[in-house]
Amino acid sequence: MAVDILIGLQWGDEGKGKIVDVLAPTYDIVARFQGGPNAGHTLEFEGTKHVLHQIPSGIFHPHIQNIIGNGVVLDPIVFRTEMQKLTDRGVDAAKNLFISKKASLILPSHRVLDRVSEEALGSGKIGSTLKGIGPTYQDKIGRVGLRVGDILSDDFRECYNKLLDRHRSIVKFYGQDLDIAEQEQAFFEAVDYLRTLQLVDTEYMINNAIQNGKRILAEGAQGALLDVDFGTYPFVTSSTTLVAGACTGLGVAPRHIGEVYGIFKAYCTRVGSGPFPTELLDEVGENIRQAGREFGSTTGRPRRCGWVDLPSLKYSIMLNGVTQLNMMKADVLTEFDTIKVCTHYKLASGELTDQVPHNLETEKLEPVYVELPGWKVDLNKIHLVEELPEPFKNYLTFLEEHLQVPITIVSVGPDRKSTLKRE
Ligand code: 2SA
Ligand code: MG
Repeated sequence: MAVDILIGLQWGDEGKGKIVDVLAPTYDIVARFQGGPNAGHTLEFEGTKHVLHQIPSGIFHPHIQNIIGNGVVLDPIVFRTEMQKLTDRGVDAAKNLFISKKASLILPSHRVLDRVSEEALGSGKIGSTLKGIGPTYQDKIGRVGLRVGDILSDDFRECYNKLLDRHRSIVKFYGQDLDIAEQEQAFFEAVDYLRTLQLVDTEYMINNAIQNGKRILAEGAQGALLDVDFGTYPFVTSSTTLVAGACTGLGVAPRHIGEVYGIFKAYCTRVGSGPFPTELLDEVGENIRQAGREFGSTTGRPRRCGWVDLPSLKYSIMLNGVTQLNMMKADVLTEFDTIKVCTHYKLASGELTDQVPHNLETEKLEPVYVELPGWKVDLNKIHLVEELPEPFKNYLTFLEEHLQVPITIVSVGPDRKSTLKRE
């Protein structure tokens, strides 16, 4: 049995949470393998909207075991609030949640480090979510970080204080003081809560599940273009957001990987700084932002909007070995007479390419567009694939021909039910 993986192919917010929720009934386990509270996965059903940050999107299905894998950076404070919200909604999350002892812990001081580092970068800032993601992964790779399993040791406080001293000196380097007394109390209370949960060696749990023929879905966060190696560096997140990240972030060997779902929007968005070739800075972009309610689900920041970008989608498909594409938010483009698709980039030299250059920004490239007829029909009202309007079907075919991967799911609205499966 294989582990299927679901990945965002753009800069995040493609609608991964919704698709995990739709696919979940056919899985036994849903697992997060990277990222942390920077993620905002939105699910809508029965008239209610739910935003998850660290908890896998399978949590609303009582038959599913949810895993927070070793590749995740976990903030106990945010986590506790998230669990409380689920409890308030009558979801018994603690029963179906398993947390890796090897997952990294985000300390309150990591969030301070994130902020002072961004302030120091000034106009060159990454536009991070300020959740402490970068500094926590730095400590992990620097081999000084704390992990979930450490909270079970008697000397956890000492280890915490040691790391805090280190953070204090870094904050001082930036000319600031570390003042976290209030968050510290919340942190230790949240750690006490964490101790009461199922902290396990999730790599064994997953591999046993594979041996026993269970179906597992790995849920990516952020997107391929935010990957620390292949994304628009340095304007990226600090984890491996690709399929490869699921192997290291869960302890799954590559030969166990099955289907790879690549999620993308019918247009494109980005939140935070960094290059975005097809960005629309005019009223078209504003229309998409309003129609698509494109505001960060973690920070509320307005998302930058633009047309779909085929060179970068092809790149993400290649890096992830995508076997099925899922197109999200097609309903948002209803009002446009024509829809543009970027098929190539024109480089400063005048040369056309459909490859992503190593540094999108300094290349100063210009997107080359093809303009397709819009559909002008409210897709949200459509429940059968056969009823989709002809221009929209042509849009799908055009994308499939260029991307060479079938689009098997089309989402035409935020609700679970607004999901059309194509053969
Ligand atoms: P970080 O905080 O260190 O990971 O930020 C580094 C870059 O990664 C981007 N990033 C994201 N982009 C889109 N969506 C994300 N999740 C939230 C959402 C974001 C929000 O679902 O809307 O609410 O603002 C996410 N998380 C990280 C980030 O913008 C930086 O460019
Ligand atoms: Mg999101």
